[in-house]
Amino acid sequence: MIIYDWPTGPYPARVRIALAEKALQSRVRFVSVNLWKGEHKTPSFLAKNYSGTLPVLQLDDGTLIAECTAITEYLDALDGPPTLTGLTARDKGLIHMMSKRAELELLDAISVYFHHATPGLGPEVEIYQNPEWGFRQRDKALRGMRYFDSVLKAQPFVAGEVFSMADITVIGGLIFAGLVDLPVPADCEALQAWYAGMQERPSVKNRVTMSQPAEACV
Ligand code: GTS
Repeated sequence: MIIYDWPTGPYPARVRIALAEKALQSRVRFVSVNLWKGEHKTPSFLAKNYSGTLPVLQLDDGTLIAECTAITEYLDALDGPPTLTGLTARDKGLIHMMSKRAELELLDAISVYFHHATPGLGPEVEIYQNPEWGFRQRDKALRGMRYFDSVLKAQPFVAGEVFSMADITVIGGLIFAGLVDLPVPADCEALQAWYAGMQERPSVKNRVTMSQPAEACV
């Protein structure tokens, strides 16, 4: 399998963490797509992923799977019982709900802030910016942090009693928050404590260096 990604990116981090949690690192080869050079918007990459975003998983038969949630679901279903996306119908529902909330309320909101209200990936890539929308999304992300803080006051993990894809999505959000200098509010103590614990997980700690990209995307 091939993963097209950018090693330090917050969305790529989600798939890298999932790969490590599933001990599947040795089954993939990474191909680097340089976001800062806009390689994700070239016709050859858009043919792989219409959305022009990373990461993308390419299976050995050539099948292309984009979207972190979809890739994580694929990896989790590959060998043995699922450990990240839920075993029972109830757990699957809760994990999907919380992961989607983490996208909507945190990660995607921070991404919009980055692309619209900061220089983002630079003028060559950011051809349309709407700062007002970007700042609204920054405020939404801060509200999202408060929401996840309230969740983590009541339970050890984002979707309940065990680590799951929903935790990975919130981790992606907080990685992005760190990159854009949007700290978790000081009074969000449960979220801060949870994140400190998450950063000790080997899958999170080693995500950037887990495998250096073998080649550049053409
Ligand atoms: N919904 C997509 C998913 O979940 O995979 C979003 C993917 C996404 O936005 N990826 C970022 C991207 O390609 C990668 S990174 O910023 O985290 O490194 N951004 C580039 C752009 O131009 O939007």
